Amino acid sequence: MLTLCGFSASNYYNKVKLALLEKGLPFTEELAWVGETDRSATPLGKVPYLRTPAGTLCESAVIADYIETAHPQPSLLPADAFAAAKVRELITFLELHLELVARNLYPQAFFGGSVSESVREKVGAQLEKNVAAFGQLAQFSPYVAGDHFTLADCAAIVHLPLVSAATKTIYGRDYLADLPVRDYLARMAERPHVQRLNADRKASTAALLARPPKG
Ligand SMILES: N[C@@H](CCC(=O)N[C@@H](CS)C(=O)NCC(=O)O)C(=O)O
Repeated sequence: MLTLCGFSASNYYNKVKLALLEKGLPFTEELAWVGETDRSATPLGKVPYLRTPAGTLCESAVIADYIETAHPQPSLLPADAFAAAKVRELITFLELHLELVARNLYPQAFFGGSVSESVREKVGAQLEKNVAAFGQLAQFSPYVAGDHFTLADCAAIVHLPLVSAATKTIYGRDYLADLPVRDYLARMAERPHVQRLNADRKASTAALLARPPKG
């Protein structure tokens, strides 16, 4: 049995959770807030991490790859090596060039903090460039990598809404507005597992916000 550890307000956690749900794999969830993680499983204290019969794994991309390799059917990666690499290319763009860059805005966009004017400018310029590049690769026809639901959708469904929300809040403009992201996310939200993910995320976010401040 697999145990997914972390919390459902985390987009990285949800990326793995969606892959497990879409593959129909049995798994349990173990709640671990940031600061309360098992450091023997996740040395940097990040979520998610996964308990498997063979041991623990951290880093969501590694976990998703492990799940796919250990349980190939139903597949979330094309059998063709090149097509599978194109899916991974999209995941890298989503995580490295969109999410990780936009993340610099989150303290102000979502957590009541502030970001400096220089960060605002630098991140804005990077996102402008990176969103255009992502737009060159993404298909949205109807899935982000083409005609099949893949691991790239598991990433896109959790990362794209945050990039939209953060840029709207910080710059007054959704940087993804020129891509067919809204329609894509609406289509994906019709999937029962995405609906479950979103319901769990809302409940977990409320629980997170209700937690007493650390200190
Ligand atoms: N590269 C990691 C990123 C995971 C990550 O940053 N998770 C956040 C929650 S959304 C976290 O644990 N933050 C706490 C920290 O970085 O100390 C992955 O893909 O699993």
